[in-house]
Amino acid sequence: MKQSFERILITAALPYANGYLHLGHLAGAYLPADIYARYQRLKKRDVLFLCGSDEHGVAITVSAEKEKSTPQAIIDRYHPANKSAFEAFEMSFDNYSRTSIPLHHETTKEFFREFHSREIVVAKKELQLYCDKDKMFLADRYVEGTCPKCKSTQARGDQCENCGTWLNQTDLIDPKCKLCGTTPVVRETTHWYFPLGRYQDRLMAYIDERNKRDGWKDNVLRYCESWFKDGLQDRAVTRDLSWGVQVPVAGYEDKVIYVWFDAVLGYISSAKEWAIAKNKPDAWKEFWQKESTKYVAFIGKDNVVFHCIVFPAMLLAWNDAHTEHYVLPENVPANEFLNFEGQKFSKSRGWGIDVQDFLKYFPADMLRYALAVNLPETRDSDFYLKDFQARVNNELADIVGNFVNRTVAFIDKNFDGKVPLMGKRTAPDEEMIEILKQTPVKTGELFEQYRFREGLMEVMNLARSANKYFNDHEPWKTLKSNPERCATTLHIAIQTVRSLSILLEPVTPEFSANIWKLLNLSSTTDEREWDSATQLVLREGHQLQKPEILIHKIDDKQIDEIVKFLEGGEQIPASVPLAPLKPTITIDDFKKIDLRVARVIEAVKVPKSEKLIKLQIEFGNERRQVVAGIAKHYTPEELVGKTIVVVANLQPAKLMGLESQGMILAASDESGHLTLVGLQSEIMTGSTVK
Ligand code: B3M
Ligand code: ZN
Repeated sequence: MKQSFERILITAALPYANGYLHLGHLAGAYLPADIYARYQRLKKRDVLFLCGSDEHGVAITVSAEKEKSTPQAIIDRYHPANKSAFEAFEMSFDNYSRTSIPLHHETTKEFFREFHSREIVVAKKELQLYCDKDKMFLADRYVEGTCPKCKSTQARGDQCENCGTWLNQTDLIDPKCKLCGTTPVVRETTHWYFPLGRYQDRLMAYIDERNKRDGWKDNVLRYCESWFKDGLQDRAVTRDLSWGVQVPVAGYEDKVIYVWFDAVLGYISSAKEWAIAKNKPDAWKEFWQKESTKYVAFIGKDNVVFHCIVFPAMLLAWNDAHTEHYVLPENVPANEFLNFEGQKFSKSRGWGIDVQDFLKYFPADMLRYALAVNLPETRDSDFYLKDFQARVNNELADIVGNFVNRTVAFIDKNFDGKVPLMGKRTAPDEEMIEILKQTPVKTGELFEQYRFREGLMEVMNLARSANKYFNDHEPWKTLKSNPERCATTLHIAIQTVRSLSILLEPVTPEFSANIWKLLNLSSTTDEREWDSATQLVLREGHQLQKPEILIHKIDDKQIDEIVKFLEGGEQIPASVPLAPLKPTITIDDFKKIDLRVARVIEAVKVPKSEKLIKLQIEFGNERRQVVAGIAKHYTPEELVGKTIVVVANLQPAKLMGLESQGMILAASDESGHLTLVGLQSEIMTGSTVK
């Protein structure tokens, strides 16, 4: 059964301030959270949408060591950078905080003191991994080893990113110090432990109840079930580190609180900071401590355990001794991962593209649209630049942009730019109005269920129907033959434009605001309310603005530019894992291969093939035809004139019916990315390569 709530608290995972945000982050937690927040505001609900930088933990100190810098310098670089990248991406946070502020340290200590005084957290001596060379305990990411569960070799001391398991560092198989690579020893140290196991039954009941009420995602439920099945364990919530929130217990000042224990409380600190900025210091309690608040926490799938188990357990523990109860998440919609051009985003391999770089080339709305139609809601999804271009051109521009433009332009030209009169309606008119009435309801229901892709699909279907309606009614003909019919068609069309502006706001806010302006409506005085998108609100005779193209198509050149940037920048993987070497050969084996320098004279794509290009090459006075599988990596134009290396004595072969008289050399990485083997300086074609 659905609860009715008075206000909605929305949080999006706090990104570590140790690197720039990339498109994968956006598709995981942030865009869905923003669509949801914007939608709820249009539903006129009382919304508080929070985020901030996560600035503690080994993620930060390891980055500082890598960049030969300090943790403070790292967070001071990435926090403002990520904050402005989010702004450029049109995230509508009510507050973007950071966990290094004193207010947050205080919140965290308050929770810790509470648990300490009630003896919920207890000190225990335990064996921990210690590096004799670096003279330190290897907390969290300072140690890597094989995951006992999925056998990934890159599991960290606290978590395996591959299977999502939350680990105890001593569970790692074959652990190695991240700093020096040596095998650590075990040493005794004291840490404070939080008794998660004690809360298992209540956590299970909590998730069960909320799932029944609000429909949790299968992936999230499955994760939780597997942790419950294994049985929740006591967890150390302190670390032997100097960067973080200091443990507020006498005698333990040299330890800090585990980053996850403080990070989730960052959502509460962010609300407090928001309230202070509004000059209503207690306003945060309205959202955090009223049962009538619906709290939704958006995250990526690797954060499930912390939001569905650890954080709720902490809040339950607090609530047990207080009359003011914190609200627990009503839902935790976690997305899967987004890949970039077929590969996982990877900071260490430099694979992917950062938000602020992408937005130098394209407006945020285009990116938001392309990500929204492709959100990894139930499984990993892929971002390809070519798809991005096609989505923007064939959908956003051709379907919505075109409909808006043709309607406004037609009215401008033939009705003096004034909303035409509605005459007698025909059955197809009624059908169109019915679709207009249904779409906000259907989309709203899907958005309420965190099914943003499908919700957007409904909006696009409205635009498709509207285009068809326009075409079928041929207003350019009825203009003369039946002016009342023509006016009615355009009346309904322009009302649909207004509805589209509202319905697209959560996904493409700027585009939507520009449509609103074309309609000569003001953002302050003219109500933009979700439910009004079901109605024909524009008055007859209302004056519109002059038509204007709002979405400009992306041409190939623009895509080439960003590809060039990606190839030229540090985005190219620096090295790939070494593939197994082939068996040794003798020099005589090698000498059998006749390698020659050649030049490309002509190049054309092989029709009906995605991969193949037919080349005419020349070396010495030889001319050959070679068919090569490089069309995904080179255009025919850029091949002509290139100096290449070719295997000249390879037995001819037929590819798609075309004879290939040689093979050109290219380097290929694990993802299949190709680059042709070239030469350092000019040399005559026909020269041998040995
Ligand atoms: N900083 C992990 C991440 O960026 C972590 C999230 C904290 S949410 C409270 O994926
Ligand atoms: Zn694993």
